[in-house]
Amino acid sequence: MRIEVLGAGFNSAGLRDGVARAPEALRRAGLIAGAAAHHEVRDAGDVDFSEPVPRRGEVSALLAEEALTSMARGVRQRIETILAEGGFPLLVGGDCAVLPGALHACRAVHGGVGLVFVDGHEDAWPPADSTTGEAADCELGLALGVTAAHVGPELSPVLRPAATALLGPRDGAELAEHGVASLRGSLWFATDRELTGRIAAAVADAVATVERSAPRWWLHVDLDVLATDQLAAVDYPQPGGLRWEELTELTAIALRRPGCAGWSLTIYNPDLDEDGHEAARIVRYVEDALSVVPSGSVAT
Ligand SMILES: [Mn+2]
Repeated sequence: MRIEVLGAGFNSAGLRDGVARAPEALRRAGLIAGAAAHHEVRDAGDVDFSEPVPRRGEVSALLAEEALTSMARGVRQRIETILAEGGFPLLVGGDCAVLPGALHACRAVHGGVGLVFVDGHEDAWPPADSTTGEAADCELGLALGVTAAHVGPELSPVLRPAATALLGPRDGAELAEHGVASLRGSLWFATDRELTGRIAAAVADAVATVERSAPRWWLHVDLDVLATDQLAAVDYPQPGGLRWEELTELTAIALRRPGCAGWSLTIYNPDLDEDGHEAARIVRYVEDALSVVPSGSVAT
């Protein structure tokens, strides 16, 4: 089966640097060859989108509103094509704003979609309340329909809480401080601390829960789920977090499930990684996670 690596170098801050440069930096660090160590891989290039403007939109209250909707549409179209042709998409951000387009594509092709969401943050800020104005603070709330942006079908609700599992968020105190409602209690949810020491059991339970509502689901990994001493090249570090070994185990278990329809990888900032050692570690993670997946099982 064939993995299709698709870049979406979108930075929700409305900038062309930082996380926007991740697809290029990870390719340079050997991402394609790393993924190809155990699978057939094709580099599908990058998603095109309109020039970002770092100003909050009047409709959505999000930065770079037009570029955001254009990127989300592009991701949706490209992922739809990959899925329809039987490929397994590996979508490389950019930041978490790349996720909604992938979810819409998955629902369009498979008739339904679930989500295993691995992230240091819940990403469900109401856009107008977001202190940054970045869509990457908000995309899960938009996808679930607990908040709204009112811009374009690609950012409209696409997920049900019963088909969604959150693994690794640790921003509960920050959310409480700002009066933002946590998703905890409304869906499958385990913080970094709740995962430690029981990764395999937790992932199995999360996936089983999602699959009861959505046989085909997307795996989203925001690398800021890792502790800062594991990966420092992220824009919004926090205390706590997973170790590489834990994230690799979690990812490998998820990828082995036939219900897993695609995988996104976001938030690496090459501007914070001058010698490229973090990029090399990310490539090793991708290779390690894929190494335990039988070459026939990804992209069923
Ligand atoms: Mn995120």
